[in-house]
Amino acid sequence: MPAPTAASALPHVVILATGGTIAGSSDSNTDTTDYLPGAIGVADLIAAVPEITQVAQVSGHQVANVASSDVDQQVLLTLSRRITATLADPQVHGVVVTHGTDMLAESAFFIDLTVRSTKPVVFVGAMRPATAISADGPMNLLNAVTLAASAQSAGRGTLVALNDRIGSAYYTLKTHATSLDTFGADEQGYLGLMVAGKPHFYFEPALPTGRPSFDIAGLDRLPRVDVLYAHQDQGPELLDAAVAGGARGVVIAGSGNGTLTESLKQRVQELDARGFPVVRSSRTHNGYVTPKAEGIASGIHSPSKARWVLALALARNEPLAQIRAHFGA
Ligand code: DAS
Repeated sequence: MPAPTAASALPHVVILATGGTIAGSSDSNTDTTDYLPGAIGVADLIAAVPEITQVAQVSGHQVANVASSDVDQQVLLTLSRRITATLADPQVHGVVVTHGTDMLAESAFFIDLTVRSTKPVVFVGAMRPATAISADGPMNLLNAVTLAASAQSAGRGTLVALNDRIGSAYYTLKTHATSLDTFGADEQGYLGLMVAGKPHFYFEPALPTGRPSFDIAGLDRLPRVDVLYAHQDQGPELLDAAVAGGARGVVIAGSGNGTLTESLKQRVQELDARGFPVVRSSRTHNGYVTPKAEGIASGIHSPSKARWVLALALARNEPLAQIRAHFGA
């Protein structure tokens, strides 16, 4: 057995906590659906996994303590700036963000688009609350801190670490409502696997193709971008309501290859003529939405990720041609 590393020689990892199931609590240890998310503070999360002190020197900070459906743009702007400032400290090796799983994919994506550092940023959550039998949070947290402390994790963009899998935040989605095995990217797969407490990466460091980067300096709010879900019989009413309600852009989770009903297609073309951006994404959450006459094709981006790309581009007052380019068109 190797001699234990002196604590002061271990990499420094900062844990930024935002709530979610990993910090969830219930009176019943079999309750995995009706617990209170965001009930446990970051100090208790860390204290529950003393093994962390063998892989890193950690400090924890509470950024929020909410269900991830309430991690809004204000929390994300704060979190992004906090991560940037934290990673600028030469003493800090990496950051772990604890987060609810429901909206983890889009939050991690937002951070991937807005933080410019090659140091590791690892998002982690849990599907079972801290009070449940076989809670997954403690092992997930230990894995995430190990990843953030590892030199191998640098230069890969923001990472997502749950259920022993290491994924790219750019591509990863939540794919199952209740199972532990919920985060993945069908097309792109995983970047690696945690094996006996150590990361095994399948590839050398690389960034996602065409990943845009947005400067959020000076931004205190992002333009409203609404998301609509395609269905049969769909008319333009909800799109009209979004525009009238103040949205600066709309993403439509279209069917298949971002297909819209005829009446919706016509309205999107009218909005195109006015320079109002409508992004056609896909409710299939897979594949690549290709350009057509109407709207902006989302390319590889799921509806909720396309929403952040559009909102960040609009916040920077980018012209439509530049916005299209972010989606690969
Ligand atoms: N309570 C949900 C959330 O905060 C679910 C979870 O974390 O798994 O996203």
